[in-house]
Order: sequence, then C-alpha cells, then structure tokens
Amino acid sequence: MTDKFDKYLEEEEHFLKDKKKSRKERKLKTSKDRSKYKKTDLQKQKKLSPAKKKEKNHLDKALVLSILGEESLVSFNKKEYKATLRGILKKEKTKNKNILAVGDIVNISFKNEKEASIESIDKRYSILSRLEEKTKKQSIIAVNIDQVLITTSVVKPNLKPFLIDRYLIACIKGKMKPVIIINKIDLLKQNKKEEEKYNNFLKTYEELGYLILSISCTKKIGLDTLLNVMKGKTSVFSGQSGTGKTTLINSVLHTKFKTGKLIKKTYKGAHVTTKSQLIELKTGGFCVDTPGIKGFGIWDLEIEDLKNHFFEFESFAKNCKFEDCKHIDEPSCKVKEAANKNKISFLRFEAYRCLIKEILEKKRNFFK
Ligand SMILES: Nc1nc2c(ncn2[C@@H]2O[C@H](COP(=O)(O)OP(=O)(O)OP(=O)(O)O)[C@@H](O)[C@H]2O)c(=O)[nH]1
Ligand SMILES: [Mg+2]
Ligand SMILES: [Zn+2]
Repeated sequence: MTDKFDKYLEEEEHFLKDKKKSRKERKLKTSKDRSKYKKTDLQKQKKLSPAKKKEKNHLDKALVLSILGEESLVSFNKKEYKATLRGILKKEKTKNKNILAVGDIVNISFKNEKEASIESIDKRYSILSRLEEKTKKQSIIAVNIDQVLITTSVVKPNLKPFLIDRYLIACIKGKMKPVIIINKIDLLKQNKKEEEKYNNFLKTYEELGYLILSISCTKKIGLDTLLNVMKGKTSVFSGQSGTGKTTLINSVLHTKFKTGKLIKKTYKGAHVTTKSQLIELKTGGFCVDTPGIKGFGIWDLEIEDLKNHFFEFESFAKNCKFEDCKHIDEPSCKVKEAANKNKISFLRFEAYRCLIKEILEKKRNFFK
C-alpha cells in the first residue's frame, strides 16, 4: 500500500510542476487506474508537515449522550457538540445494526464551535443489546453501563416474567448487573389475579438472589431506594412502552421529560420516548432513558447462556438420564420432574422451555 501512496505523491508533484501539460493528457494518465490514485484521508495526511500532522492527530475524548439519526450529541468539557461519524467508520461492515450507541466514549476532532467529527470509538466494558428480528443483526441499546434497570409494571401493562428472563440473560452476556423494577404497585389492589402473579414472581426471583424494587411513582413508594441504587453508577432503564421508565426518571431526578398516556383498550404504552438519552445525576453517575421495546430477542443466544442463567436447574440436571438432556421431552428428565414437584419454579421452567425451543429452531433453520 505504501508504495502506491508514494507513487501517487510523486505523480501529484509532477503534475504541479508540469502545469503546462494539457488537462486532457493528465486525465488520460490518471484514468489508467483511478482506484490507485483515489484520495483518502491517510494520503492527505502524508502531505502535512510533522508539526501539522501532530496537531491534526490530536483527538479529545467525548461521551455520546444521544443519537439523532446520522448525527449524535456528544459531551466534551461540559459542552455539547453535534457529531458525525467519520466516513470510514460508517462503511465498516459489522454484525451490528448501529455502530455508535449512547454511552460510547469517542475520540473526536472539532469542526467548529458546535460540531465535531468522530474519528474512533473506544473499547466498551459492557453492552446492552438485543436481536433485531428483521435484519437478524445486533441492535445495541446502550454501552458502558453498570446496571440495567429492567422496568416492568404490575398491571397496565401486565407483568411479563418471560420478558424479564430475557433481559436477565442479556445482562449476563453483556456484563451488567440486573435490577428488576416493578412499577405501578399502587394499581395492585384493583386486580387480585395480577396481585397473585406479582407475589409469586417476587418470591421466586428474590429467592434466586435478584434485586427487585417495587415502586409506585404515583404514591411515591420506593423512590429513595431507587435513587440510592442509581447513585454513582451508570444505569439504563429498559422495558416495554408504558411501564413508566421516563416517569421513574422524572420522579427521582426531578426532571420534566415527556411521558405519555396508555392506549385506552390495550393498556399498552404509546411509544412516547423515541430516542435514547444519557442523563447526568447530580449525585454522581448517569442514567439512560430508552424507547419502549415490543419484544426482546436475545442476541447470539446459546445453550451455554441458558445453563448460566437457569443455574438452579443444575443440581437436578446432573441426574438426568442423558448427559446432554435438553429437558424438553426426554425420558427420566430430573429437571422436568423437579418442576412438576414444584422444586423448580414452573415460571422459570416454562421460560427455559421457550428459550431452548427458540435455540433449537434457529439451529434447524441454519442447517436447512
Ligand atoms: N398508576 C400509575 N401510573 C404510572 C406510574 N408510573 C407511571 N405511570 C403512568 O404510566 C404511563 C406511561 O409512563 P411513561 O413514563 O411515559 O412510560 P415509558 O416507559 O417511559 O414509555 P415509553 O417512553 O413509551 O417507552 C403514564 O401515563 C404515567 O403517568 C405509577 O407508579 N402508577
Ligand atoms: Mg419514556
Ligand atoms: Zn433433563
């Protein structure tokens, strides 16, 4: 490659000296192999003096606050800049749907007082992502996160334990601590069936060691505990639309971000928050508000991930007849037996069965 660049520079100098040569001639010469002479940023830099080069190579580290289509908002020295990805980064082919995410630390050069260019992205210490069904790509929700505040509500919308299991697996894979938030507990007493479901969920998941915060923004229950959990950390609120992610943020940080009413008949959220954004806490730390999700496909889900997540199955699984028992319909399956005898929560067993079937189905399609 270097040889090519040197050759190009020689050509360039030659052209500058030989201005008298007709344009036509020059065109003919360069058209032999245009790809060889294509200007890139690298080539341009070659022409700079060493001092200029050093100046140009100086980059500052900024934090990505939000993504607005092609542009992103980054923070440097307490000032915000609109930033665009450098062309070469945009062309990078990856298994990811998005190259940049909220929480990224980026190296920027400044275009002017308000705009910057993102030259590179630093390595991330954690990633919350999900599978985008349409493109089968990894959709990155937020990065460099300490904990995911998996936001659910008891009713309106109803509690969905299986969805929580999906988030919990994504947390292990993405290297973040999970915290389960059950919001709207003020609505519990109106609904006996949902109350039973909530109590069952609480008992099962607390026994397994998960941190669960029961909250009501309306009645101001559990908000101090939530703020304490958030202090000094970077947390991301993620969950279905309408569970109250933005209301929770407004309640603990006294902000006024837009919240929305539920859709009347379905009690689902109306997807009010449309972009993720990083918010700084006065008490230290950050939190990210995200748009509500419809479903949560786990990116790159493997059988090993299920073994890690459904860790309470292990003591039974080791006595299954087959060493590679998937605990579906195999004979003498001790996990299934344990679930039937309520030694394993049926909730967890059913969540496992859905996920294992999903993996096996994916594998079958792959070999078709
Ligand atoms: N009863 C009750 N309603 C609540 C509570 N918290 C939030 N809500 C209501 O739930 C609705 C949805 O709240 P949002 O904060 O917009 O929900 P969101 O999760 O941010 O939704 P998206 O931005 O669409 O993902 C609003 O009408 C809130 O007033 C609560 O503790 N109790
Ligand atoms: Mg919202
Ligand atoms: Zn088994």
